[in-house]
Amino acid sequence: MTTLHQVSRAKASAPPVLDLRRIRADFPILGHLSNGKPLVYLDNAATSQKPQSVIDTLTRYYQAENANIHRGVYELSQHATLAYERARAKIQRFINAAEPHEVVFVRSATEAINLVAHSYGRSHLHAGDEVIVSVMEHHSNLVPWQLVCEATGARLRVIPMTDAGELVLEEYERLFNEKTKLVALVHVSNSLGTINPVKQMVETAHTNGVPVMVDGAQGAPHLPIDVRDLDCDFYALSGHKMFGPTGIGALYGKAALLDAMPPYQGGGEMIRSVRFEKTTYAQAPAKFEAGTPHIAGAIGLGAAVDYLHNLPWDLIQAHEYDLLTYATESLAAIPGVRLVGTAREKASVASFVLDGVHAHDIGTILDQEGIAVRTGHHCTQPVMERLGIPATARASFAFYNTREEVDALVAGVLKVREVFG
Ligand code: 7TS
Repeated sequence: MTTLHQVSRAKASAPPVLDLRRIRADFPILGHLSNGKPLVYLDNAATSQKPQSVIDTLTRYYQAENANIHRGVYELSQHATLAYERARAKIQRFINAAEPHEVVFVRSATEAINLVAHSYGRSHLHAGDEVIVSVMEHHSNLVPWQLVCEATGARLRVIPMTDAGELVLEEYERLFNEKTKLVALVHVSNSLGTINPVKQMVETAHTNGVPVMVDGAQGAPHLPIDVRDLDCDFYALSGHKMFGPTGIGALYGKAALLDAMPPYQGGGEMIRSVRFEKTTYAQAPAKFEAGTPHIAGAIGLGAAVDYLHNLPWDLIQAHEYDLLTYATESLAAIPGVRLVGTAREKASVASFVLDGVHAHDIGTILDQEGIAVRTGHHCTQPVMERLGIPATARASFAFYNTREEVDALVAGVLKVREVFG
């Protein structure tokens, strides 16, 4: 996979030009004020903003296309069904899955992981078995595995990381033994920005006969995702972090695995036939989409994927790399600031601490300047414990952010220093 660093190196001789004004015009919220100042939105790892095309798709769906899917013989329902299934095919192509039915619509990345934990995990894990996770997992890719371990008697093994926030691959390789049943691994860390060498780590797991679940919540907004190249067994996507609506996500699973897995939730739509004596289930993905799904959300996510598809990705990646480098250098130049997460391969996250000032105070003062950053442990408490810090302030970028917004962030942090003497 091409990383931001590689793109940047390749482009070093010809500075890329991205029409940022045009791109920003696609995102109406970016023109708004916050606390009377122009909004500087740097919390994209929490959720990204939505382009007008996604907003219009949602509006149009409810205005002119709304019907329940897979049930109606009438035109409106058939149209909605087609649009929903077309969205599935768009996501399939976006991640280069082999078949549309390898894409299951879920509520979020969190639900995608819970689905795998409760369906695959509960049916494959037994007392004494082991699940490998990394120390930098979001709680979403940790707690579901803890719950399954509690229920089955399996246990977690943890890949450690360096002070810079890179996984220690020799330790990872040493964790495998005959009890290892699954690896659950984050693609891009939300609190550190580290891009993990997922392809290589999948290869190691497969050499040991172990499948891999990748938490791609922070991967898809920044990197081209090719699940067949990664050869991962499961990949979780979060719609709202990739410029789509909230309440929708997708789980990729290899067809053979999904077909063999038991249902996660019971209800309508996921069955083949229901009798009191015995119920049989539909094939994947319907087997995992019990009840009325978030139809508008899925179609909106399809529109987000269309939007992403039309972007000049080589320029986008070079721009994101430039933003991250510029932010890192500018923040590091402020006395008392320390960057947290300095891996060699990073996506658009600049986490930092400031001597003598709690992260929440940084967030509050930046907010007065119209700057939205996230402060806290970012649902990665083990990362904070490993690094011996309670919290960080985190600026996370999307392709629509600008160097001027980084300048505003830096000015805001200088103000924080002033206030706290
Ligand atoms: N995995 C990672 C790596 C994440 O960063 C997040 C959310 C999730 C899973 C859960 O995604 P969801 O769509 O199910 O909520 N991360 C963040 C964050 O960094 N700040 O707020 C949410």
